Amino acid sequence: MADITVTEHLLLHQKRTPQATGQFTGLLYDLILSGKSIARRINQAGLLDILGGTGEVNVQGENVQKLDSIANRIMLYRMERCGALCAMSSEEEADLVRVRPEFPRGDYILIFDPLDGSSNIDVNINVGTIFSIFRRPEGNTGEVSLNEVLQPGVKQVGAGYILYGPATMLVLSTGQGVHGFTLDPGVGEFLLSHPNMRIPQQGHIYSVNGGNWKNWDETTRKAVSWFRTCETPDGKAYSARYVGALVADFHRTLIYGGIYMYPPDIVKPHGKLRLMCEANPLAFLAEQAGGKASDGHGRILERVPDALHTRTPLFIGSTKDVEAVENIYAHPVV
Ligand code: AHM
Ligand code: MG
Repeated sequence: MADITVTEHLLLHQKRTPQATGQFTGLLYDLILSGKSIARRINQAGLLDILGGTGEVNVQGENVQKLDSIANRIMLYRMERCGALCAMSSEEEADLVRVRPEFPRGDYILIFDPLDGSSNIDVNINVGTIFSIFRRPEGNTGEVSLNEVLQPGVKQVGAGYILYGPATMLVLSTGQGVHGFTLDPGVGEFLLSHPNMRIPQQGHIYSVNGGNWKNWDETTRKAVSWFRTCETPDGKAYSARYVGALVADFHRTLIYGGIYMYPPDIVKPHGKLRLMCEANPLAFLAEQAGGKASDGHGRILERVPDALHTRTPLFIGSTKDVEAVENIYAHPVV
């Protein structure tokens, strides 16, 4: 395959979209640059003193890892200066981050998880940056209000992630399918390696933290048990895989099919994952790739968030596998 850089790909595709402004392409360019900076820090993590925790606890009540905090600062610094944004929301920030008046302000809103799966950092296992892009509602000017940001996922104009794995990969959709790019560290460019990614309609892998079994209700146990006992289209049993980093588990699901599940439980009755910075962007990618994303009862992308850090149950992946779960929740075990 001829080497197509992500910038070439964006320029080619953005020309064909209604939101084709230099602003949007510039936003993606700076996001990619931030991802490259984070990738470089992660590659050095074992060499420099950047493993471990900072001793702080974030807005979610979780321990902040040093790399979490570094990734967050890289994103905030670079993206505030990109000229395309009016506001940002990060998993690591309690409140909305408005672009300050000294920087050029644009029409877009960026929501991100700077380093997803950060409990994996110290053991050198995959982590990732997840991002979601909205446009500010038409005609609004001046200081951005929280209501302008709390949009349902269907309104996303772009979403994706950067996976820091054996290779660094960018997986992106601007509403015209899903495309994957692999970082060539020699030239420092993401090259198109996975054009038009499609999720198989049914997979053969299920992914869930089975350690939560004791905290699930009977309906959730029935949904998980379904994958433990049913057969794949070729008559084999499903395999279980769980990295514990959503972005890595989702990436495998996107390529091989199957389902990733984070159901509600008695400790986390609304689920663990955040609607805006984790579920929405991956749901956008799943649908663009021909798959499905549900909270067990309905489409993730139609949920209207009531706060920046609203949580949601998540069932995402192959259409048939997600529908199997929805069918089970439609008839709760009493
Ligand atoms: P994080 O954003 O703080 O890393 O938390 C989200 C992570 C997901 O990446 C992962 O799928 C999930 O939490 C794992 O949770 P658990 O350890 O409860 O299975
Ligand atoms: Mg996360």
